[in-house]
Amino acid sequence: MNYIDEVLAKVKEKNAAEPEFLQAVEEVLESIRPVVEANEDLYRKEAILERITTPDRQFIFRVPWVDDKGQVQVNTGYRVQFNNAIGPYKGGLRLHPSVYLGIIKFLGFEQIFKNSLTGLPIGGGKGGSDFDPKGKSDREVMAFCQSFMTELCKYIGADTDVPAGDIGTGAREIGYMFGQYKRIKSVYEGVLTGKGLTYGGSLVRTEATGYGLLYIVEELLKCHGEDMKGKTVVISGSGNVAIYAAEKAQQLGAKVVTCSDSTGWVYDPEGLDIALLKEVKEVKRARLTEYAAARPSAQYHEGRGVWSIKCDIALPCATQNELFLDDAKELVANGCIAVAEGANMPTTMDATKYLQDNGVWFIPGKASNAGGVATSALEMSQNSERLSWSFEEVDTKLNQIMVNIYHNIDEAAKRYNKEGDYVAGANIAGFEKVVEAMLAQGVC
Ligand code: NDP
Ligand code: 2IT
Repeated sequence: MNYIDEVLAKVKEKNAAEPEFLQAVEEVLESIRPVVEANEDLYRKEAILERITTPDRQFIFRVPWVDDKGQVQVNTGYRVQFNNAIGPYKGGLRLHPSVYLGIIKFLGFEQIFKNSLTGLPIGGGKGGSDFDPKGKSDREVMAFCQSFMTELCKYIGADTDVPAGDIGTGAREIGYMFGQYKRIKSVYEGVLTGKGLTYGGSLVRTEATGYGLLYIVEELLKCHGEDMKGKTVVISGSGNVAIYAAEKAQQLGAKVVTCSDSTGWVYDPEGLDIALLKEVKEVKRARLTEYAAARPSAQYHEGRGVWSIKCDIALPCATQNELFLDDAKELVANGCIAVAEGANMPTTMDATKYLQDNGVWFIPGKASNAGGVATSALEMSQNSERLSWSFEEVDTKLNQIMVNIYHNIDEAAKRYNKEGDYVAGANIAGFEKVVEAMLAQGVC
C-alpha cells in the first residue's frame, strides 16, 4: 500500500467516531498525493503524515457554571493544540451545542494549513464547548466564560496558544474570557484576539473574515477577466462572517440577495439591507423573521434553501456540511461561476467535486476565510509592539495577504499540473511550508 493510503487507513481506524475530522483529513491527504509521492521515502521515514494528523495535545475539561435560576449547569470544554511547527497555536473557540472532540479536531487540523497560507508565523489549534450562548442572559454567558477560562488559562499564553472567536464566540465572550485570564494570571498580554478596541483589539478584525473572503474572490475574478460589479451573490449564515462578506460584496458593486440562520432563510431580491441585518443579529441577537418583518422586499422561508436562488457567486458562511451535491447541481444549472467558502468545510466532498468538474471556480475555506486569522496575527503583532495600527493600514495588509494567498494556491496547483484546482493548490501550498519546518526541527 502506498504511504498516503496506509496513513488514511490508520487515521480512519483510530478516529472512527469523528466523521468531520476524517472528512478534513481525507480531503487534505487526497489532494497532496503528488507532493507525498515525490518524497515518499523521506516522509514515511520521518512519519510526517502520522505526526501531522495527530494533535500535539488535547485538553478536555468540565465547565460548571450557575444559571439565573441558581441551578448549576455543566458543559464540556475543549482545546486541541494541533501543530506548532511554524508558530504558536492559533485558532478560534466554538460555542455551539454540536461541539464534541471530532468537530474541534477537524477545525484544528484545517487551521494548520490555513494559518500556513497566511504567510504569518502561526500554528494550528482550536477549542470550544457544547455551551449554547443562544437565549442566555449576559450574566449567564459571563459565568460560563469565566469558568471556561479558569481551566483554559492553564494551557494558553501570548507565545504559546492564542484563541479567538468562532461560531457563538464574539466580542462579548472574548471580553469576559480576557477579563478572567487577566484576573487569574495577573498578566496583561495578547492571549486572545478579537478583543475590543479599548483593550488591545485590532481595527478590521471584526470585518476581516468576510472582507478577506471578498478580497480573494475579487482577485480570482480579476485574473479571469471578471469583476464583482453587477454580480448576484447568495450567502448562507447571518453571523460575523456572513454580515461582513455581504457588506464588502455590496461595497464592490454586487447585490447580495440571501442570508440564513439555523431556522430559516431570507430572499431579498432588492439586495440585503446590511444596517438592518446588523441591528437584528448583532444588537438584538434576534431571528431572521425580524429582518423580514422590517423589510417589505424580503421573503422569509423556514428551513434551508439559499442555494436554490439563481446567482453568479455563492458564499457559504454558516457552518460545516451545509452545501450538498444537490445544491451544487442547482448552482451549476443556474449559471453560478464561483463558490468561495467563508465557513470551514461548508461544502461536502461530492459537491466540491461536482462544482469543479462543471467549471465553477471553487476556493476552499482554508484559503478564502484565512483573512480572519491573518488579521488576528496582525492583532498579535500590534499587541507585541504595544501599538495600534489605523483601519487603512490593517485593511491594506489584509487585502495584500488575500491576494498573495490566491496567487500562492494558483501557482501550487499549476506546479503539480492541476491548474484551476484551488483545493489542491491550497492544501499543497499550506502543507509544504509546515513540512519544511517540521523536517528542520527534527523529531518532535
Ligand atoms: P457566528 O456565530 O457569528 O454565525 C454563525 C451563523 O451560522 C449564524 O447565522 C448561525 O445561525 C449559522 N449556523 C451556525 N451553526 C449552524 C448550523 N448547525 N446550521 C445552520 N446554521 C448554522 O459564527 P461566524 O460567522 O464567526 O462563523 C461562521 C463560519 O465561519 C464557521 O464555519 C466558522 O468556523 C467560520 N470562520 C469564522 C471566522 C471568524 O473570524 N469568525 C474565521 C474563519 C472561519 P444561528 O444564529 O441560528 O445559530
Ligand atoms: O476558523 C478560523 O480561522 C477562526 N475562527 C479565526 C481564528 C483566529 O484565531 O482568528
